[in-house]
Order: sequence, then C-alpha cells, then structure tokens
Amino acid sequence: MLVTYELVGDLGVITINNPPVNALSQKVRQGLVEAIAEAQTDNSKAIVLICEGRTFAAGADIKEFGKPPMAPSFPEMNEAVESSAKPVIAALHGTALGGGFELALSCHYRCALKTAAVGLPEVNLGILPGAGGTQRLPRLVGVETALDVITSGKRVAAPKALELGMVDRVVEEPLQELALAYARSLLDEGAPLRRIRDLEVPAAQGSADVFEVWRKNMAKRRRGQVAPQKIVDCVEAAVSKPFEDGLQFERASFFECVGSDQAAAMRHMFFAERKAAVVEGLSGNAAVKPINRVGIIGAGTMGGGIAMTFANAGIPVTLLELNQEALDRGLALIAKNYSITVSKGKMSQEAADKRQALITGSTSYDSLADVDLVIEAVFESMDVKRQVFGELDRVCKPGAILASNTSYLDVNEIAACTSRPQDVVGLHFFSPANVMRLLEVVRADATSEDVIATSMALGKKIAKVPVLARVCYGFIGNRMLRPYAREAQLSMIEGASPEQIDGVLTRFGMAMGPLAVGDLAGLDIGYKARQALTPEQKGDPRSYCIADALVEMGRLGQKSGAGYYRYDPETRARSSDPEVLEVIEAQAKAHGVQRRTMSDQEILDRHLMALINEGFHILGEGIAQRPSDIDVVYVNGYGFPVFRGGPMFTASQMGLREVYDCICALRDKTGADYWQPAPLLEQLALEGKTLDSWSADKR
Ligand code: T1G
Repeated sequence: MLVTYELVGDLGVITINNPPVNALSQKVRQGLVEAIAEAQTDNSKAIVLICEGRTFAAGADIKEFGKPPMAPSFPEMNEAVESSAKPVIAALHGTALGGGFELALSCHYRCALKTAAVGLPEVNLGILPGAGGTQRLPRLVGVETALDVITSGKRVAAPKALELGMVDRVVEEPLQELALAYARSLLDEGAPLRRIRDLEVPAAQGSADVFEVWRKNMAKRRRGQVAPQKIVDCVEAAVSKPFEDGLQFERASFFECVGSDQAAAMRHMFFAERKAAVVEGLSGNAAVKPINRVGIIGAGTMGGGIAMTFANAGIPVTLLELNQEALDRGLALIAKNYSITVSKGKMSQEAADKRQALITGSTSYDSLADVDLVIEAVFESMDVKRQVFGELDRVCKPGAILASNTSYLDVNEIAACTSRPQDVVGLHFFSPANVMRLLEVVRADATSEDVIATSMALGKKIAKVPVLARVCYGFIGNRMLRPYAREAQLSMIEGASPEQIDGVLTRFGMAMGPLAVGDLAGLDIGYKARQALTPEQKGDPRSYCIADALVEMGRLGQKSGAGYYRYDPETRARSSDPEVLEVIEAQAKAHGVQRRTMSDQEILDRHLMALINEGFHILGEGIAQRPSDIDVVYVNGYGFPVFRGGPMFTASQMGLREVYDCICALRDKTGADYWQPAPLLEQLALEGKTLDSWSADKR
C-alpha cells in the first residue's frame, strides 16, 4: 500500500510510503485522492499528511516524464487536498521538494522537523513547478521571495522557511506525535481553513519592474535556459490573473518545458550524476574505510581549496607546507576566503570560525603519521611527486590512502614510488576546489577495490560529484580539453579572431570561451609545460605558435593585464586588442597559412567534434566507465552547458551517423590525422547503433 489512512483519536492520518524518496507517481496520487475522500466521510476533525522513510515526497516521479499524463494529475490531486472541508496539515521531514512541496502548499498548514528543508528545484530539471507552485508560493511569501526560491531551485532549511512563511511551525521529533499536537492546537484555536488560493499576492512588491529585473537577471545567471524566463512569466501571472487562470497559464508553460530538448538534457544530467557514483564490476566485499582525518600537502590555491572542502564537510585537516612562511600564507588565504563568504552574508562568523579551526598547519611530515588519507597538491613534476610519495610511504600508517591531485601525470608511476601501490589513487579536484563540484577519481592498475569504493563514497560526503577514470594523459577532462584547445588555436591562425571563437562558444552555452579561459588560467602555464616536451609531443606548431608568441611578449593573460584580450587593471573588464590580430597575422604568415573568413558553424563544429571524438576514444579505451560520466565531467568541470546535457548526450541527440559524417568531412578537408573518427564512433555509426544500445550490450 503506497498510501494509507487511519484514525488516531479524532484526527485522520494519511501516510505515503513509496521508497526511496516518496516520489508522487500516478499510484500515489490516486491513493492520496482516495484517502482525502475517505477522510471527509468519517468523524475526523483534521487530517495530518505525513511520509514514511527518509523524506517527505521529493516531487514528481521523474521517470514518468515523457510518458502520457496519467490521471489524477498533480493539479487534480492538489485541488482535492486544498478543497478538503477539514484542515489538512502537512508534516515535513527530509526534503519536501518540487511536487512534494507543492502538495504541502495545497495543505492548509505546514509543520516541519527542524532538520527538514523545502524547495522547488524544477528549474534544475529544465522545467518549472507545474502543480501550482508558481501561483501559491507568491501568495504565501510575496513575489520577490517566490522568484528567488523558484528560479534558484535552492533548498530552504526549515528555520529559514519558517521565517519566510513557507512553513508555519518547526517541531522536534517525534514528528507524527508533534504534528498531531499541532493539528489539535489549530482546532482548539479555531484556526480558519486557510486555502492559499484565496490569499491575495502581497501587493507592494508586484510592480511590473520587478519582473523585468528578474528576466534580465535570469538571462545572465541562467544564460540560454528557457525555463527560468517562463518561471518569471508564471509568477507575473500570479499577480495579474485570477488563481484559476494563473494555474492554467502555469500548466501550459510547464508542458512547453517538459517536452523540450533542454529538459531532456537536464533530466539526463540528473540521472547521470547519480549513476556516476556507481563503480562497475566491484566485487561485493569492497569496504568503505572510515576517513576521520585528512592530510593535505601544499597550501597553495589548490591545497587550500581542498582543505576548505574537507573542513566544510566537518572533517579535520592537517595542512603541510615546506616552510612556515608558505604555510602562513596558505592559512591566511583560507581565512580570507572564509571572511569573504561571511561578508557576503553566505555564512555566519561562528560557522566560519568552526571550519577554520578544523584546519591545522604543519611543516613536518611526521604530523601525517595518523591521518586516514593524504592528498598531495604540489607542483606538477614527477620528480617532486616521487619525493613526496617516498616520504608518505615512510611516515603514513599502514592502510592510509595516498592520493595525488595531479592533472596529467601517470598515477601508476606515482604508485610505483611507494611500497604500497594498492593504496595509491588520483583525486583530481578542480579549481577553485572548494567551489567546483567535479572530482575525478583516478584508479591506477594496482589501486585496491577498498580504496576505489572509499574514494567514491568520500567524494559524495564532501559534496562533490565523483567520476571514476583510468590512467591516461589528462584522464577524462583534460584529455578532451587538448583537442578542443587545439581547434581554438587553429581557428585563429586560419582566420577567426579570439572574439569570434569565444562568441560562438558562449552563444552555444559554454560558461566561457576557450581563449578567455586561457587568459584566466595564465598563458604561461601551457608555455612552461610545452618547454618540457619534444617537438613530436608538442605536435603541429600552428596549434601553439600564437600562444607562444604572446607569452614571449609578456602577455600572460589576466594577471599581466593582457593575453588574447586586454584587461582593465582596475575592473578587469575585457576588451579586444588590435595587437593580438597583428600577432596572429604574423604567425599565419610565418607558417604559410592563408587566413580566410570562417563561418560560426565551422568554428562550432570543429570545437564540438574535437570534444566528442576524443570522448569516443576515451570510452573505447575504457578510460571512462560510461558515456554519461563524460557528460558529468564536462558539465561540472569545464563549463559545458547543462541544458545541452554534455558532449556525449549532444552527440546522441545529433545522431551518431551525423557526428561521424561531420568528423569525416573535417578529416577530408584538413587531411589531419587527428580527425580520424574514433574506432568506437565509427563502429556504432556504421552499424546504426546508439550509445544507449552500446551501454546496454556492455552490461
Ligand atoms: N523521481 C524519481 N526518482 C527519484 C526522484 C524523483 N523525483 N528523486 C530521487 N530519485 C531516485 C534517484 O534517482 C535515486 O535512485 C534514489 O531516488 C535516491 O536518490 C509537478 C514536475 C530527494 C534530495 O528534483 O533532489 O516535482 O540511483 O541518490 O542523496 O512541479 O534525490 O537509487 O536508483 O539523490 O538521499 C522535483 C530530486 C521533481 C528532487 C534525496 N524534485 N531528488 O537525495 O538520494 S519535478 C526533484 C533529489 C516535480 C512538479 C514537478 C534527491 C533527494 P537510484 P539520491 P539522496
């Protein structure tokens, strides 16, 4: 029974029990409508609506999307609840999200456990609340708060929700008992049957201007996404239309979104992120080791960010540097980062102090003797890493996990520097490490199953999205970045400007264009890395000569005020620089390249196909476990637009045959070896197969 109804004294209790997250599937909606009807007929005076298991309803059953709507619909269910002649009181625990919170909004009162959170995260699925959320929430909390909550999709903790009016009471455990007591007190007070649909939207805030401001705000913060704009339209309708009309407007907007490509892509990402945590082929007895204390070597930007990540998750850290001065600098940087967060009002001083106190500095390896995990974040040089891992092997207790944050180096070689290669793993964080969600977990040949299982579980615990990779140059993300960066360089020398290239890719939805990213990271980094390579490893000189020339002119990117662009020293505002065009033209001449007009479509094809083709190499070689893992890496670590679902999803949407033909055309046009289609792509395209069918066959 997914929904049950019982009488407790003179109060009715409706209980939903649909594990794991009480999603409101058709059967649950049906059960709920029947239970409400039954409660009207007995001598109950009020009805408490509660859920079993770990959470109140987490929303619609996402697996039902894309199927024909099944009655009763969400609006019908909510209408039944709101129209109840007896007061219905929602009792919330865990997370009341999406359709779950909209159901709670259809109840007459809401109480919540102190630890609960509420929210309308539909925007993260490329859709909008389709069960009255955009109409009821503004009536309850006003336009501004409603817009903030719905367009951000954020979870609002119960105490804050109480402050905002999203819930009426915060209670302690046991929830059911206290919810019944709350229901009784409402009856005793003679509290009215408060139907949100009958409330007026608080007027003062509903000026036309507010909506314009939010539309512009969304165009920036959620660039390229359709749903956030429609959310603003719907909230505006809550002000301008009667409730029933607003509800219909919301419903129509919801259906426009739910069938869209953007929603399909974002749904794909939702499940992809969850699937990424699953390690294929682990034997049943892989054990997750407890990680109670972590050592981090290197207090630079990366090490400091990683230290904050653990402190934020409540795990104590020993931060190691070679000398006191470097350590002090690192600790001061962490303190500064926390104080900025506090000054923005995003964290209390108390919380910041607590986190900072979890980070202890040290200049001696011996202080790592009893940590459960060490992460090395020192300079990218095999010689340096060799030395560090030799030391770790000497001081760390048996069974400690020894991890490297390397972005490119061979983790097998690092593991071989120790007497315990089974305990060595790559944990590749992305900068700034306390902000970026992606974590590449790199398993070397000898890495034990326990260490893999522990790393993946730990990733989740520290609020990252862990993705498993095997060893190769650059793992998943940085390996794909190389051909992408190559195309940016070649497009320039062949005729495009940095502005055109970055413009095409940001219009596609990338967070930044490749050349602006280069300026941000610093052009000297790639330059230095190239110095260590043989001409053969460096590849076609046309793919780096412009970058080299700029660095040799002292144009290192943002930090020197100029790179592919010029930067205002005060505001960092970016502008075009005719000098760069001269450099490009000189390099083209020197390399015998005739520059030409390049279409935006060609630029897009070349960058996108470079990513996709490398993705197929990575899949075919078994570096990534599954196509969707590559999407998770690219969306969470490299600014690929979430509403396109990642490079592999984009390839699937285009059709593999079309992708293959596009890559073959690039090969035939350029004669370049690297445009040879990846064997796996070729095989699937020619056999008319899809990535989904390939994944299914593999299982
Ligand atoms: N539908 C179907 N399956 C879901 C689901 C859902 N809404 N939510 C979670 N799952 C599955 C998930 O795939 C996983 O499966 C398992 O449950 C546990 O999830 C009308 C249209 C609730 C905070 O966006 O945010 O309502 O991998 O690993 O870390 O306007 O799940 O075990 O097979 O994430 O404890 C809006 C989405 C829907 C909430 C729990 N709701 N869920 O986190 O577990 S749209 C959401 C979450 C909607 C209305 C609209 C989280 C969670 P498996 P988990 P968790």
